[in-house]
Amino acid sequence: MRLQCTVAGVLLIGSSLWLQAFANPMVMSRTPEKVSKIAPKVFIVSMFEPETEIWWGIPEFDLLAHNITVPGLSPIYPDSEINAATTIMALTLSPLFDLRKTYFFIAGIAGVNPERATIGSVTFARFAVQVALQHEIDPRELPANYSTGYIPQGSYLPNQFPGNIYGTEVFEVNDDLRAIAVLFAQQAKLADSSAAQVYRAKYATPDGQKKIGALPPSVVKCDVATSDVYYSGNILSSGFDNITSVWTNGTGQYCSTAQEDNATLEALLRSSVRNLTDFSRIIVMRTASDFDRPHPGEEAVYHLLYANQGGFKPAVQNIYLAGVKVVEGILSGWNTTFAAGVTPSNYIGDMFGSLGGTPDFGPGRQLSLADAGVLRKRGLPKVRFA
Ligand SMILES: *[C@@H]1O[C@H](CO)[C@@H](O)[C@H](O)[C@H]1NC(C)=O
Ligand SMILES: *[C@@H]1O[C@H](CO)[C@@H](O)[C@H](O)[C@H]1NC(C)=O
Ligand SMILES: *[C@@H]1O[C@H](CO)[C@@H](O)[C@H](O)[C@H]1NC(C)=O
Ligand SMILES: *[C@@H]1O[C@H](CO)[C@@H](O)[C@H](O)[C@H]1NC(C)=O
Ligand SMILES: *[C@@H]1O[C@H](CO)[C@@H](O)[C@H](O)[C@H]1NC(C)=O
Ligand SMILES: *[C@@H]1O[C@H](CO)[C@@H](O)[C@H](O)[C@H]1NC(C)=O
Ligand SMILES: CC(=O)N[C@H]1CO[C@H](CO)[C@@H](O)[C@@H]1O
Repeated sequence: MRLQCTVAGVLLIGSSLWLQAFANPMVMSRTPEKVSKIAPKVFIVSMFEPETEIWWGIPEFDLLAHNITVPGLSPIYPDSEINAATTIMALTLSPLFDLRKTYFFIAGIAGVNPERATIGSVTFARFAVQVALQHEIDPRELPANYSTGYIPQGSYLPNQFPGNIYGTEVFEVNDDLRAIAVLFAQQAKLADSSAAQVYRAKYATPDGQKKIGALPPSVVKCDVATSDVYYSGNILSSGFDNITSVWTNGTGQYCSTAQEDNATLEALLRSSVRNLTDFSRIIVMRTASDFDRPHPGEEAVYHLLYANQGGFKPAVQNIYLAGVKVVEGILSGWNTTFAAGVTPSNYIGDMFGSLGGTPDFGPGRQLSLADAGVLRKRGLPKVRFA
């Protein structure tokens, strides 16, 4: 599944949130209206109803204790990148909140690459890659030597580094925070289903290439691909796997596919540039509801549209089962660790270095900006990384 977006009705973690704003001397010393701002410790970002509702009625927290309407948020859960970006932008600019110390916990379901994880698994990303930000020609109009119809913008061949940079191609989040979140999530006993067990067993092949897809669900570190196009099948998945690797300079390995994360992260990046949010406080967790490609011997269309994969229900359950451990871990470690923040040892941000630091992917700040500056929507400027 790839998803739809809206913030989970702005459901806040517990009533102690209100206290946090008052406990902050910086807030106290400012104008009176700032004092009443809500300073959530954790913001859970859900992208459609099942992802939201799994948090309701749980024993750990009453997420319905405060129901706050935020102007600019979507009233329903419409999908994908445009809605995710506008919703999060509206949230970060809302005068209702002080989000400077808030942890943004993106917690949704996703498609999954059977070479890296399986249905029901809980994945945590370091990179979010906007894989479909490319030229596309229907393969039926291409010569046979093209491995895919996707060609990066400003380049001439599939699987090249793009010559035109938009700046939203790749986002990198705090790897040290990710490591802590993985430890928290590993305390959970994950849900599974018998239908998922039957389906994933079909991914076991003698060549062993997709053998991870056939193993039981677990907590995995691997990256997320963002695309409004809900792609499926071996060839597109392979092409986007390659692009993830090329665009992250060999560091990123995509396992999950969703429709929002580059958009959510762009909005959080822009607000972090203004110090309204802290880009080092983002966790991207995706639980796997379906495979992004068929098992050996299966037709791609049958796999996408008709097969009963059995992963949806455990994926939704695991958002809560693993996610609540992450939320509890942050709250119980608030005074000792999380109020001050977890300093990232890796670069965080975008290809432009918008938040400072030196990007460890992409051609570097100067070239990226130059490539972005010479952007022409149609027609190919010079190839930089042929
Ligand atoms: C929150 O409040 C809105 C507007 O009053 C209402 O439509 C919605 O159902 C409430 N949500 C929940 C989860 O109670
Ligand atoms: C396919 O072959 C043509 C002709 O040799 C060549 O120009 C083109 O670059 C090739 N395309 C790919 C993707 O290799
Ligand atoms: C991805 O890269 C592999 C290894 O270079 C290559 O065999 C495969 O054709 C590529 N996939 C696509 C769709 O370009
Ligand atoms: C954000 O905070 C940093 C570090 O304190 C500071 O250097 C920068 O000027 C601030 N930016 C804005 C837009 O306030
Ligand atoms: C954290 O500190 C606050 C304020 O000093 C205190 O009220 C709270 O009990 C502490 N929380 C934990 C988990 O120690
Ligand atoms: C990433 O790869 C590109 C293309 O090969 C290269 O120009 C760039 O220097 C690399 N960036 C880093 C940070 O290694
Ligand atoms: C906010 C943002 O940068 N969104 C981008 C995500 O991806 C789509 C294309 O798939 C772009 O059009 C958006 O600009």
